[in-house]
Amino acid sequence: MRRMTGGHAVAAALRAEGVDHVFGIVGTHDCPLFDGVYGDPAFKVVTVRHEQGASLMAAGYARASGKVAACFVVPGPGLTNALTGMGMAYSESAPMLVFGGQNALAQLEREGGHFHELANSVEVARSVCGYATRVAAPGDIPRVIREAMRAMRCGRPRPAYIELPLDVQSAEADVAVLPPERYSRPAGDPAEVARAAQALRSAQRPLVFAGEGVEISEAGDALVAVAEALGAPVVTSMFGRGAISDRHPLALGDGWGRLGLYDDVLARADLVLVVGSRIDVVSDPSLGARFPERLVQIDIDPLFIGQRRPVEVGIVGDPRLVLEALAAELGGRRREGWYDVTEFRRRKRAALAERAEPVLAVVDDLRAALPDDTIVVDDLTLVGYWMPLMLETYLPRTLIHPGTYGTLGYSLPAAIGAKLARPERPVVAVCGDGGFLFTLQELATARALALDLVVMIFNDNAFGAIRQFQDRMFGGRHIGAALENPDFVKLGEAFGARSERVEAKSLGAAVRRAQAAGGLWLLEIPFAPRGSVEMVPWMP
Ligand SMILES: Cc1ncc(C[n+]2csc(CCOP(=O)(O)OP(=O)(O)O)c2C)c(N)n1
Ligand SMILES: [Mg+2]
Repeated sequence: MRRMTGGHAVAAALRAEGVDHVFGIVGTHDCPLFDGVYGDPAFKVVTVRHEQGASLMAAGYARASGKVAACFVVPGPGLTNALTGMGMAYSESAPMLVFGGQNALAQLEREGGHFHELANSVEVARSVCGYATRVAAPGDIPRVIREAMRAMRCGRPRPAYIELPLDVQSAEADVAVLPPERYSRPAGDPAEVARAAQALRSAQRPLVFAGEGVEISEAGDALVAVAEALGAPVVTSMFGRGAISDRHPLALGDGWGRLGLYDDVLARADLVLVVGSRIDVVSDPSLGARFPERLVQIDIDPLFIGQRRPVEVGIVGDPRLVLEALAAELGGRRREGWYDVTEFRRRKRAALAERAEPVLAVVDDLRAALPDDTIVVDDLTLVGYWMPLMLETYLPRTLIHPGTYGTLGYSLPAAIGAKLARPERPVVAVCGDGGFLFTLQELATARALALDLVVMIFNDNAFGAIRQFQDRMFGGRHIGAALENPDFVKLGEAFGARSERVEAKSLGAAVRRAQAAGGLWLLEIPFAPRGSVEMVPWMP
């Protein structure tokens, strides 16, 4: 037991849990939290320029590394600003610990006209969290942080919200700091694993669909072992890119999308093994309806087992542990692959060239310029939509595509978070002109942190995807989609970013130069190829 304030108790518990990054903005209602980490070398404290930036940075940080960061926000607008990033994280299974300040306990649950008052704030946060609570005494803080960590570590990771009234933050109490727990993740029922192995062995033409859960549980090697034992081609969801290297002879890449690329493999496969994916609408607009009848599914979250289609065998468990057990059941033998992956890749490439040659040329050029371990962070913009389909991906957690919550302005803050989590890796952000302006103020954060970061803005002076949607659905009656933009080069310079306008065909060379020079770069690329919205998979 040590005597300390609630703010210091939070810092002590975070230190014990190994949480070392804090994103946030100070205010009267969270200053004791910030004071708790003051001068403590265990923490890197990042002042953001809007709380949405804090939660999106924490999301990018988690997706690039699996690590948990903390956010400190004031109540009311601080929390509501952070909700968007928390919603993104919720939809993409990214953990984070959000600490919200609050008025003093005696001032709650009344229309008291108190500053930053927001009724039902814990319930508001809960809609985008796996865990949400208010703490009533400083001595409870270590236990509550432990519960939040347990919720994130044992199940599907999602944000946690811990609210601390001002008197709880500032009061002194005797606090027992708890050592971190070790969590065992469920390994699946061995009898079900045996049944799954039997089902998979009985299939003539098995197919694997791998989602982000494979990356989250670091199941890549086990996934490859199972796929090789079965000779099964592997498709990844938009969020599972990197679960298997695109250099592997069984990797088909991603993209059910609109191109019909997978019709052939889907029609011929007689069983699908779905691992760590909810089969989301972005990855497969038909939500698994075209999957073969026989389905074996592995997921940490029981909600997703059989959610889309009835399963023959469903195993609730950690993908890595279950796949390892499955690989052991299947034995060391390797079955010959039944699908001609080389021919598939040739067809896919031809289809992409036919449908989106200008985008493919840009992505090819970028891939050649970027080292294998570069982390590419997409926004909801033309080139970003195509990335999971077009960008060859070689390592887990190197292609971060925004979750199904679907906010514009994801890329820049998430890329900052990714760079902080993996400073040894090059990081690039892919933005549209519309999306970039949602969170552009975080250029100031990137600059203050002296990050090496390349921000690309593909500029068509429009909310281009929506303009094309209006073409398709509203007979070309464009409304609200044309954009009057600032001068992006001057804007970047004003923030201290080295800024250039580059032609699409010179982008690879510009990115190479930027990465060699280091520092913060903004590259504006005037780019407006036609017909692009066809690739937005969730659009009617
Ligand atoms: C917070 C939020 N508001 C609105 C939208 C709707 N929306 C989806 S795509 C898009 C256009 C994005 O424009 P831009 O970033 O320039 O990319 P482009 O489509 O032009 O490539 C809009 C407005 C959204 N996804 N998120
Ligand atoms: Mg645009």
